[in-house]
Amino acid sequence: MDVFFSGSIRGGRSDVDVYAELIEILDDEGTVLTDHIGMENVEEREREAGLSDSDIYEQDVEWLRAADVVVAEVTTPSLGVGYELGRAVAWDKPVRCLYRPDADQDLSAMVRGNDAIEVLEYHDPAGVESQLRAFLRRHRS
Ligand code: 6K6
Repeated sequence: MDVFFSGSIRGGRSDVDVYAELIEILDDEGTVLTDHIGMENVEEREREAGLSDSDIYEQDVEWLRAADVVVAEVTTPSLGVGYELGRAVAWDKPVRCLYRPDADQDLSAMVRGNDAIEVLEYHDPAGVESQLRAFLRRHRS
């Protein structure tokens, strides 16, 4: 099964280690199409590869369209993640958002108030692992 993992890039990279741990769990159950989100130097690597913003947008929307499920880490607010969530919901993709409630920023009502999105609150990746695995297994085709 193909998983689209969504996490902040230009919104801020302070959670990159958390993204990497979550991606490792998800990769165990399926194929994460966006494992670059968990890499320290994603912007540098993609700039070196000559990718324009337009290339990134086209590629990400294509992966999002192809994904069986979407998992987004939403603790660090990000315009790109919010956009991807809107598209995923419009396409009726199963979506889980992961949010750490001890963070400085409160979660947007556009995520928390959306009945099509289930928000899992957690403190560290190990604490949400069994719920994530169960979510993926439930949607495995
Ligand atoms: C290359 C050149 C400059 O920056 C890069 C690398 N940027 C991105 N690479 C891959 N995916 C991206 C990039 N920027 C945004 N995205 C997508 O938007 C990802 O799928 C993330 O889930 C989301 C992050 O959005 P922002 O607004 O935090 O950047």
